Amino acid sequence: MPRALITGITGQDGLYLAEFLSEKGYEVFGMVRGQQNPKIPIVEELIPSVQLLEGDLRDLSSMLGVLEVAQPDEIYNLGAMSFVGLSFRQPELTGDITGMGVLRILEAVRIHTQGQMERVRFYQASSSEMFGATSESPQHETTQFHPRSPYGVAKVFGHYMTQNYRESYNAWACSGILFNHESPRRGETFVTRKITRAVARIQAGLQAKLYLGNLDAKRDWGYAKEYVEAMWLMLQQPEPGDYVIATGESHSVREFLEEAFAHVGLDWEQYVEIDPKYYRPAEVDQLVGDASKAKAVLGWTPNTRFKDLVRLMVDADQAELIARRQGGA
Ligand code: NAP
Ligand code: G4F
Repeated sequence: MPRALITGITGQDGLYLAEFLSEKGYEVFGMVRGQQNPKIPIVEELIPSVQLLEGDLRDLSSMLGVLEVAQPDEIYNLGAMSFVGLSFRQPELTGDITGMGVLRILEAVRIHTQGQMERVRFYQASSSEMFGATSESPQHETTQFHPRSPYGVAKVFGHYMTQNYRESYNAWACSGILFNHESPRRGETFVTRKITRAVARIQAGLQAKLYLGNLDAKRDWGYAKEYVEAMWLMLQQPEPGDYVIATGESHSVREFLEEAFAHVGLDWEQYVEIDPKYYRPAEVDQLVGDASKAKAVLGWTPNTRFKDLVRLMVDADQAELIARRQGGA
């Protein structure tokens, strides 16, 4: 039975990936920062066989301990401080977790394998945020990086470190350059989930207004459940490489709003107000990815289109609200 270690197992992607790997017959290990995390019972309920081990991307020795127990064939490094807005207010912490954390886990693998890094397959969660203010559109694997946030800069560091360990130590390491991907499991501070949650609450009479920042930003939004398969496919190839994962379609935050409110018969303009506090010191105006390499090499294509993604997220938030009310919460 192959063994996989996932950092960031309590996050959106970690949970989908753990389910996916478990269904594929993997023994799944997850690194968690501590036992107090409220997401742990959800992980354990969805994947009863999962083994959770304590470790932190800021602490190399804890990761060596995790590797010693897990003895993984594959490592998926999904752990990060992943919220771009917060990275401007906590740049040092972001650099430490999202950037230096990648170096630490690569170093831990090098020590654990006694220099035979090719024995373990490694996936790094790189991001379209690395492209930032690029003038090339759509963005592909060789598009120049121009990150616009401390988060984006930290991801560029992690991306290049992964490449450097591949070139220096023969690490079997891939980076997936994933464009935005969303789901009902998306954190509530990210704009898509913030909107779909608000739509459900406004329709139920629990919320009057929704405060947002820049409505003109455009993103290439896909469905997270489909994106984790691409991570796994990367690690099944004969050679390691880097891949863009995206839908190839770009939509503005305003379009997301229109679609989400219209789905429940409401006009977004009656409910949305702009709060300057949600603007960022530097913005990424537009992202759209070219995933032709992933299609050609991995055979991966996205299936969920923009409108379907918005609708499935609104439906899930409405269902969650009803379930909570029935449960008395
Ligand atoms: P997420 O929901 O924010 O999950 C982040 C995970 O990282 C959580 O499990 C969190 O654990 C963990 N983490 C945070 N600090 C840590 C630390 N110091 N040590 C160990 N683990 C730590 O993120 P996601 O959306 O699933 O994304 C997964 C990865 O893909 C991230 O690296 C993200 O930057 C990257 N990415 C995401 C997207 C996207 O659109 N979702 C696109 C491109 C790249 P706690 O529960 O303890 O906080
Ligand atoms: O949902 P967001 O916070 O996602 P963002 O910044 O694109 O980052 C996400 O995708 C990256 C991939 O490109 C990941 F690497 C990263 O970890 C994360 O998952 O913001 C999307 C857009 C931004 O332009 C933001 O300025 O929405 C705009 N926005 C407008 N009002 C808002 C809001 N974003 C948030 N979070 N909250 C608002 O009220």
